[in-house]
Amino acid sequence: MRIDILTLFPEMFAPIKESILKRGAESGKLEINIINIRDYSKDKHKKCDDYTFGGGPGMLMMPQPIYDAITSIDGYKDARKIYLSPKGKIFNQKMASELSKNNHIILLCGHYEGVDQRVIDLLIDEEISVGDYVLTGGELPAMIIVDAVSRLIPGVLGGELSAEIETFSDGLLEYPQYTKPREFMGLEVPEVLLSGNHQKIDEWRKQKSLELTKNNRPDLLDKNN
Ligand code: 4FN
Repeated sequence: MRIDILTLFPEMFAPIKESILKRGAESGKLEINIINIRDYSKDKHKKCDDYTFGGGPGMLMMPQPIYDAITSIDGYKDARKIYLSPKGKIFNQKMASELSKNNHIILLCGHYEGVDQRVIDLLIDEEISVGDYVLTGGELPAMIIVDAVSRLIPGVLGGELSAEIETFSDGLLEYPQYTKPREFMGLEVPEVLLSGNHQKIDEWRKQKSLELTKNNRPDLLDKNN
């Protein structure tokens, strides 16, 4: 898979280049490209933002540098072109799974008050949001997408582990887990986990998973079961 990320702040992606990219690139299964939108500005001062028509506070990202940055990408027409935006559908594991099936993804990160609508209308396939809070840019959301999607690609990062987690969790929250020692600061590991009775252990874990999901994330129960 190839992921191109368009941003005005390429330096924010230093950690992602370090971790995921290294292992993915080594295995040859994942290539991540960070593209600086500013490089495509035709302005002598490399300006990429301007005031909004109709007035109102803040600046907007101009369409031309973004348009040129996207259309300069080799194979951009066949890529899944995504704008990270609070207006998008809320990202979830199912969407991560669908995205992991693409050969080529382009992620556009907004800044200021966002991007000129025409760039969305002309080039973007889908808007995705990672949650309901105000952020300063789409860069952290893009990294969340990259993290969630890349670990589903076989041979990258936790490509094997991921299948395991999905099979056993049924979309529920995970049960509490314990390691050594058996007693820590006066708290004991639940007796059943030491019993060696795997049917009892499975029942306990399932019940804890359900209990936790009912209390903290009832929305997950409605969705999956
Ligand atoms: N955010 C809200 C309402 C209005 C504006 C915002 C907001 C960054 C460019 C978008 C935010 C959250 C999740 C991208 C938020 C995301 C962004 C995301 C994002 C600068 C314009 C902006 C009602 C959600 C609180 C700023 C709600 N997932 N505007 O944050 O890019 O991807």
